[in-house]
Amino acid sequence: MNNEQLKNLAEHAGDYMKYETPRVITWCSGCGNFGIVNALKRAFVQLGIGRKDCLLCFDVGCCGNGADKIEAYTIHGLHGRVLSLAAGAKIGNPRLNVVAVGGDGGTFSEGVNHLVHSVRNNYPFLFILHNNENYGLTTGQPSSLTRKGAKMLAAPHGVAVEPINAAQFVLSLNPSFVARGYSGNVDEMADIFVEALQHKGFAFVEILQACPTYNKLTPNEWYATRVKNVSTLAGYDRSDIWQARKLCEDMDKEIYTGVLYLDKEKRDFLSVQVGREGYKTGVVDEVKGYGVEGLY
Ligand SMILES: Cc1ncc(C[n+]2csc(CCOP(=O)(O)OP(=O)(O)O)c2C)c(N)n1
Repeated sequence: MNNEQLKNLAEHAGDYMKYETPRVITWCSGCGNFGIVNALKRAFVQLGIGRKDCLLCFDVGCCGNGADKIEAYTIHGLHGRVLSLAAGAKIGNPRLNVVAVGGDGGTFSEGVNHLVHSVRNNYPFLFILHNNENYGLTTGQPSSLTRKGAKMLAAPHGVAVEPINAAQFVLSLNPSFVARGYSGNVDEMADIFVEALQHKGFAFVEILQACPTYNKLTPNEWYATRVKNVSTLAGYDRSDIWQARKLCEDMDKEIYTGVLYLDKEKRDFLSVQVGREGYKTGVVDEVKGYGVEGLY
């Protein structure tokens, strides 16, 4: 964070506090979720996004338990389905800043179909993948991003097959925005979120996240010595998808973070709907409202 950003944050400390909640924290001590949610709050404050200007959609999981850790409009959906939930909300009300949050389990198994089509359709919202390399909430089963050989509670002999490389997978789908952060670097995550929230298209942000309770293979100490911001790489061109794909191959020694790929030209889903051309309203303005008070 540079001096100007620090000054900006200090000036808006009151705004930051508006996102704080008095609710009981249920995450384990040392969980990467703390850093991720703090970085998101910082990004909102930096961009002047008020609590009522955004909708935060949460998948089921430890990540999803973030739904009551931030004082804003939040919704907690079904496991693996957060991307379709977020897409529907954004299409219904394009004025909202929509953010979807999901874990590696839900996103790369139950909901991997939704990820594919979110990238393909370039739905305009930010997706934060909490990649703790396991199904955390259900106490540490291997996900499709868990490394080969990792010993988990549900895989005591070690995971037998290779994991999917999340960033490379998304890069193979012709995305418009791919970034990677590390849960131990809040400043960097906030910078990434600021850029991703301004992107006009599907912004895929993978956060490499420590899970001190169930993922013993890649703790904070492991990541801290391996992650490097892509800005340290001379001549890196983030508009070159092949450079990005090559860069993401290495998940063991030098793991690059920051905005890895950006295509500003690719049009988002809302802007290519010929049938909606000329409309000043969103679907949310056009449907009749019904009170739900009588239902409960
Ligand atoms: C369709 C479906 N499958 C499985 C579950 C059980 N379940 C709830 S949370 C969870 C683990 C979530 O893991 P992940 O998506 O990686 O998020 P994390 O808890 O690690 O943040 C599982 C398996 C469920 N609720 N619904």
